Amino acid sequence: MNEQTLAIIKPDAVKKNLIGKIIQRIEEEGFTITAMKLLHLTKEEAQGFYVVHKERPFYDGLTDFMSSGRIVAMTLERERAISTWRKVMGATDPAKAEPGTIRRLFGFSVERNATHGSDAPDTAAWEIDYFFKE
Ligand code: DAT
Ligand code: MG
Repeated sequence: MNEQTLAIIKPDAVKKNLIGKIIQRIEEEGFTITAMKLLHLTKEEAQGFYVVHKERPFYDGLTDFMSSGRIVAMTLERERAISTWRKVMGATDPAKAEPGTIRRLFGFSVERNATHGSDAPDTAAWEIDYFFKE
């Protein structure tokens, strides 16, 4: 009963040359990468991806950051992929994330937190479509 989730290596982590380390961790955690793209979002594309947060005070800063450099978007597959990937990433705020999690290891701030992961089956399906629809 495998599941898919959408993962993103965000511009801060790409700029710090952490793509390899993060992908190594993904593979070690038993995920199969089933699709992958290196891309540079426009501001409008970042706004579309995070539209659920559009009323939030951090929306403008978040979408500026997400369009500030290259990202890696991936679909990850394994059993309980959604919750497992969120656990491997750690809490949104790197300072509050468990030791050993990706955000604790590599995140810089609540905004520049190295990676993204879908939070539920419906958002995972929507986010996978956002990047990988035909
Ligand atoms: P997550 O990425 O853990 O699912 P989220 O969906 O609540 O967190 O927020 C999406 C992104 O928005 C998050 O990765 C970083 C940014 N963000 C969230 N809360 C923030 C805040 N208080 N200040 C600045 N950026 C924030
Ligand atoms: Mg979220």
